[in-house]
Amino acid sequence: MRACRILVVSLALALFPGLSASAAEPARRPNILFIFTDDHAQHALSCYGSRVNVTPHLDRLAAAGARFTNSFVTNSICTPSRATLLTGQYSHKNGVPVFNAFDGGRDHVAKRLQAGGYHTGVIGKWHLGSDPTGFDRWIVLPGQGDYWNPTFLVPGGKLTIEGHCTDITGDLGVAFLRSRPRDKPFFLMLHQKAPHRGWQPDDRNRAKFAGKVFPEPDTLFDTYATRPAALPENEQTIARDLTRGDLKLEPPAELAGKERRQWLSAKPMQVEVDGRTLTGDELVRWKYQRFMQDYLACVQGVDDNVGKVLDELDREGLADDTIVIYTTDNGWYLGDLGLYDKRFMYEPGLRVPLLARGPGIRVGITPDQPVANIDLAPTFLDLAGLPVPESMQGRSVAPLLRGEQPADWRRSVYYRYYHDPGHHNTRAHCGVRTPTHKLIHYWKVGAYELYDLRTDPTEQHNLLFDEAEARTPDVAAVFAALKDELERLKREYGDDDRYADPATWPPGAVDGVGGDKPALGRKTVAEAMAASVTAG
Ligand SMILES: [Ca+2]
Repeated sequence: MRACRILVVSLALALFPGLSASAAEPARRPNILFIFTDDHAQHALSCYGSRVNVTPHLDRLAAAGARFTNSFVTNSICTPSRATLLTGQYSHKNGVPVFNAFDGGRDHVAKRLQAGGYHTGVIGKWHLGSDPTGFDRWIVLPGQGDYWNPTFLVPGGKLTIEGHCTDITGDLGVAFLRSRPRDKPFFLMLHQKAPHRGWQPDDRNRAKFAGKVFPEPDTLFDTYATRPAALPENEQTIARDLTRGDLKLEPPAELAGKERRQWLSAKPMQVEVDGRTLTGDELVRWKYQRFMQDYLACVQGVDDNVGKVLDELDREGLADDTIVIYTTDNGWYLGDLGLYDKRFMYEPGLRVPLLARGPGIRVGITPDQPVANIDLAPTFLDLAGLPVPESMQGRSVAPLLRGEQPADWRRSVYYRYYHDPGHHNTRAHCGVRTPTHKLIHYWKVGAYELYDLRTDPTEQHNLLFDEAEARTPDVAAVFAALKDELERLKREYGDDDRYADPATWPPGAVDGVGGDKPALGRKTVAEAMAASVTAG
């Protein structure tokens, strides 16, 4: 028996070199609860200094562990970000540069955790266009999914649960925890749809935010002076691009079907409010407030459900054994630069919240090293004591979670956005961000923008716009150095421009999926969780 146990320990040490060889037994492996949201601006969490809302449960998570102050994404839209989350790879390596389907036959982190002895599950928004692989249980929204009475896909078909999607997703998370097998650690990806566009909050938070007034960002009326390459023609502005549907304006009662949809998708340039006709700057201000009320009410629903799941960890006695990580799939503009949405590499679109607490994580730390979403998959594997494959391009942040300061940590982050032509008329670009500067290259139009983030944190002054300024030795030297750095990062990550031309984008849609699955009808949360189990 003893010999057998020594053999098991030796095997475990051989398989999991991250474990301490001096330990008498393999360390108990932590559960990993990964909470993910869609489009949650870093500056819409109070632990990040939000001026517009309060998120007590996310703050509680941050206070109990680590809050990363320089956490970024590598391609700021939903589907590519989700493929990067799974693979630890840039879009050009994982085959998902735009809204094309992920090949579930590829190697990814959930498959590795499952093979490594974890009970794996994914709940909520998936948006990868193919059925999940590598999960013992999965119950995911088709495409974007619906806020109210959502349909979910499960291994045997599709089912519907009555209620609000954010609360249901939280309830499914609780049901997963209660019904988990007790003989192995779990890895749960709990993915909220909120606060994605559509912004349909639950009733309690809709009421709480109705009529609230929020401070405007300094750049709400940005004129894009010094930045003519892409911003003036973008179609994600508060002023011009929010639809009547986004603004929750009520269609005339006589409209139905196509006419009603057309009315809702129009972008109004004058609106009647309380008997007054609003236009111009006054209308922009009204649109901003109306958008923020619903967006932040959706964020509040997320925060409520983070609290619900953290409470369940406490009730189940799991808090000490479970690493909880919170982040989102891309940044978001809260009227900053006059925008909503994401995509652009300016700070609000590039930054994401990243919080973590749990065994081994130092309490109350704020690591400032630049980290990115390519690091998540390696981090999950490292925390589970599993090796990180060479094919993953990120690096485990576990040392940062312990409060260490690795001397060889990266100094710059590489970014590339492809979806052009695409939604919101956002020009394709790549770029590099260092602790002090940012270089953006709109490669299709041959334009560069350069910012000094120390003196110009809202990126209003492109140092390359004025030719005389661009020629000054200081600016010229920084520009040359960052162009070199951009090329170095492209080489390091093996970006061979394979998706630069839209003709090369891989096929497969991520929206409108699941229509051909057998309909299983209306289910309770418990019934739905039972239906999420994969065969074998
Ligand atoms: Ca998103």
